[in-house]
Amino acid sequence: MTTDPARLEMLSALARKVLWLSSWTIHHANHIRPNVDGLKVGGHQASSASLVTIMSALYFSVLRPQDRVAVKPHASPVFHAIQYLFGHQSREKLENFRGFKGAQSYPSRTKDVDDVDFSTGSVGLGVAQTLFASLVQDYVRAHGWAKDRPEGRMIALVGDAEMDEGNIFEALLEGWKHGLRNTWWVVDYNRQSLDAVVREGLWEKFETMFRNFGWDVVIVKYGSLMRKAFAEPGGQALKKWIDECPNQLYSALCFQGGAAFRKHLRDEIGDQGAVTQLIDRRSDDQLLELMSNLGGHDMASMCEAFEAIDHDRPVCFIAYTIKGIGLPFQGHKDNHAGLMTVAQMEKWRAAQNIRPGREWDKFEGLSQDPAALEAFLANAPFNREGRRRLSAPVIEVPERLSFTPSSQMSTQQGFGLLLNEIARGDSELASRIVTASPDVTVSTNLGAWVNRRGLFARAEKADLFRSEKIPSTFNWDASPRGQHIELGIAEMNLFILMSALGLSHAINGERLLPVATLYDPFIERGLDALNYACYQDARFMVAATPSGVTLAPEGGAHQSIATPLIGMAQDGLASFEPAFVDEVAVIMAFGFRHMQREDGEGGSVYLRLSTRSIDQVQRMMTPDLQSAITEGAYWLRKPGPNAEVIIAYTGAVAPEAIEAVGLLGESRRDIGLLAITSADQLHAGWTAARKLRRDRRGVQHLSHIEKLLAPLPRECGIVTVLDGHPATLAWLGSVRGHRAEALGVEHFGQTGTIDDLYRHHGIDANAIIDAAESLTAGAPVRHRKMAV
Ligand SMILES: Cc1ncc(C[n+]2csc(CCOP(=O)(O)OP(=O)(O)O)c2C)c(N)n1
Ligand SMILES: [Mg+2]
Repeated sequence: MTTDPARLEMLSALARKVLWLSSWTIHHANHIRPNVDGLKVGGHQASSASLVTIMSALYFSVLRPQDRVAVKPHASPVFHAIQYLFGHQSREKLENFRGFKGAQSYPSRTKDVDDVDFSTGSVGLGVAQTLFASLVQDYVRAHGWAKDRPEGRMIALVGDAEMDEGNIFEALLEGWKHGLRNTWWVVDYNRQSLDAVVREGLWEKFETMFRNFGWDVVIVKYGSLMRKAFAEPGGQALKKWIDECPNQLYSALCFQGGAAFRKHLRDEIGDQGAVTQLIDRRSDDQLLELMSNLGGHDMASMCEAFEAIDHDRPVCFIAYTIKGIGLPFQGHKDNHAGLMTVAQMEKWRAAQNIRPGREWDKFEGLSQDPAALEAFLANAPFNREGRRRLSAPVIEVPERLSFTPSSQMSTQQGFGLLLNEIARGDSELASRIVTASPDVTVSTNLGAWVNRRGLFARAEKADLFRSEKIPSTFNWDASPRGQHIELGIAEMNLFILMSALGLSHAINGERLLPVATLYDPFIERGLDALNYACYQDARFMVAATPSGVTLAPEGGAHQSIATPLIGMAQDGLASFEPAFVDEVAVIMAFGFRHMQREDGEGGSVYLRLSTRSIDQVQRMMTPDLQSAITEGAYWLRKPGPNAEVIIAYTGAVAPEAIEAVGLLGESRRDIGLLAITSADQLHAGWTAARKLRRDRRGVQHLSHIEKLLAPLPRECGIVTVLDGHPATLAWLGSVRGHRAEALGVEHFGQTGTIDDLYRHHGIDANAIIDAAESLTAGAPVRHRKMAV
């Protein structure tokens, strides 16, 4: 227990070391490392110091190996310092903090070497991730997996200004709906943000809000020195003054020091005997030590608060802190980017007994026996199992997924049918898929899957309509066996849940294959969370539908234009936009495999789908066609040797492209029709091939698109068309230097029928013909599509 003074002494010594090492890391990056022009490290020193005691208490004493932590972005030097003491971070990387391949500015699962559980950086997202990680842990255990491992706590170290981020509130509500457990959020209540001092009384708002959502709230305001002083005669008057002191003033006095506190206390409390004596008994330094002994800086108080939790309810700790505690700019409102000067650092170094040249020595300056400190670190429960990242075997995916074809279908319908087929069987694949949707389960065609596999809830909940025998197409029975997580309408939550589900193999040692559905335009609503999930290397599949202007009668507000470009640009996400359902089948099978690859090639998958029902092509799915679909393109109609023009299309406009080729055929020779299933894969393959040829001269590797376009004559034109931004395919002209016309959608919001809108945006058959004409010399094209 941490009431043991010897243990507390060790913990406090290590915390002092962590403050030193984290500050030195930052100082080193700014003043010592050569060639650091432009690499000034702001926003770390003060922000880090705030959390030193809290994080030391957690990592050196409270945490267990199964616990997982999201660390406030700017506390990264503190995290790295702790890992350095544990032996999981190198001096070299600390010396290279924020440099190329050095320790990261914000803790990163993928770029740091020291066992980061959740990346942070975009404030708010790591916080919510812990909540969803806890729900995922419950999901895994409810399905009978990972029972041989103890349950972990999911912990976030949260900046108080970070709490402004809306995604945190969205997550809180979702957590309440799902009976959240095992989650701790520790708010670093330093009452400062980046720019300023926060509003008075914020803690009260936090407290009410958390209680409202079923959380316990523990406020750690006073350190043990303060609590002792409050018990002295006059102590209650001092406590009253502290409680009533405005945030700004308290911060300012912490910056100014003991004498300033003394003056204010005298002026404001007046001469009241006992309290005056209490103050006068202390020197300026002692008074400052007392007044800055807030709960968050007091090892005993923090350990007590954490250790007192003997239940699995979610807990919010509001720990009072001072930004920059222990450093010359503590409490100053401008300290966010504050850095110690060389002179300040020298003075501080001397006070810490750190000899020049010994700055990185683990126990330099501490009076405790180094062997005892080393043993203490080795025995810290958190560190007992070394690195804590788990893995899970690959789930087998059939070469091809089956579905019952009909002559006319939409890709969205195909997606639903394919999942339904999987749900009917009893494969391992079927049991590891988990779906989620933000209130658009039925409208994105997940209904059949949910009917078969059920909704997930920790406790059984019958669908009342079903038990009352009221006819309904959908079964909403919920149980711990269910495989669909229904979310409220919040796309940020959807992607953070994907991030948590998609890391289950690393966190729970049990692989899940998460599939999310949402309307395509709302990718943009959750985009930062999607980016964050990819950055963490979480693995999931997103089916976004309906998309583009093709959703015509659904309304202009739901049209998406930029998403194909997002799909191309998003790192870690392979994007596809199939036109036919047999392509969807190939892509989904590929996707489930791609989500499990650990060779640096894998990632998540985005399917941009459509509600437009179109004539399906009847064909055999050959292995060649299959790999061409996943590589991004194939000839739906091969160009002849003298091709004057080819049409390259993506997605739902396939019928227009096919029609245009038919109409052009009379007056233009050898026209080809290129089906592009993934502009993203195609483009990525092209850039990779160029890089390979540059890096290894003499290598003749050609990318898929280079091979496809190779037979085209020089003067052949390329018309590209999709229901999305034209830039998505416009680059095709540069692959081999062909002239190109890129058609697509650039404006937003007009409703109408599909025909109206395709005509309006210039992506109908006639627009394709016009573009083809402008690229070729021959006679005008005689036949046009007739207006309907
Ligand atoms: C989404 C997002 N917006 C803005 C920022 C820039 N930023 C970094 S930290 C911060 C606020 C810091 O305040 P707080 O969370 O209270 O942490 P403290 O530094 O006080 O410990 C801001 C605005 C960011 N990292 N992420
Ligand atoms: Mg703050």
